[in-house]
Amino acid sequence: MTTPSPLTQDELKTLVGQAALRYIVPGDIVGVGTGSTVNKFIDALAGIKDQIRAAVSSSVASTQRLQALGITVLDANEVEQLSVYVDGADEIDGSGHMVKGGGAALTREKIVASLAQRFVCIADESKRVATLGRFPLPVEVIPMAAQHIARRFAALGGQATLRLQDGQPLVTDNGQHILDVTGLTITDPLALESAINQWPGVVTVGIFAHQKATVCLLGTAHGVETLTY
Ligand code: A5P
Repeated sequence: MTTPSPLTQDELKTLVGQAALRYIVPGDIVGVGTGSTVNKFIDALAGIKDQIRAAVSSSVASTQRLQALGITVLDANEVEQLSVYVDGADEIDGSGHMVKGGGAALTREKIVASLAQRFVCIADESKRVATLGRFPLPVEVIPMAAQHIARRFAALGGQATLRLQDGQPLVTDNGQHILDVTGLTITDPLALESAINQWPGVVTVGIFAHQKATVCLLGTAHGVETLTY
């Protein structure tokens, strides 16, 4: 008898993307995140597009994918409230606090998440951590404040690096830059998110503690685990 080979990371992403469909409220507008896991969710959503009214998207990339699949995308300003927001994470801890922004979409992700009653995080097992901070913390900043903010992180023991794309500073969908900060052990995500939010020039810090997950659908070797917080 042959042992079945373990699912690949891509297959786990497909599984959790499909599993998120069960949180969709028929006739509603769906909040949609950004990233390779969310792309699987968008593909699954296309299969039930007749059952939803529209989507609100957290990035130009997700908007393009949604529209290409025939899903109407509304501006966040047109929507007062969403029942659910579905997005991935770069890290998630045991309380549903996350680090996000590996795809540079953190600001719009936080905005759309804040409109939703429920945040459904979809992730493969590699994203689960005991303490946030292993993944470099993304921070979207106003370019003229980047060096000052980098020095503030240095005072906390972090090393901030400007994210580049093709040798040039990456420019976000909002026209700003991203610092990636290594060396932080984030033992109190709520307090650190609040503190960094006060620094002049910070647009968004990639700690999602005030905007944490309500549910995480985690792709594991044993199938999809549902974690609630
Ligand atoms: C996008 O800015 C991020 O917050 C993503 O949610 C995160 O990087 C997860 O992306 P993957 O699903 O591609 O790992």
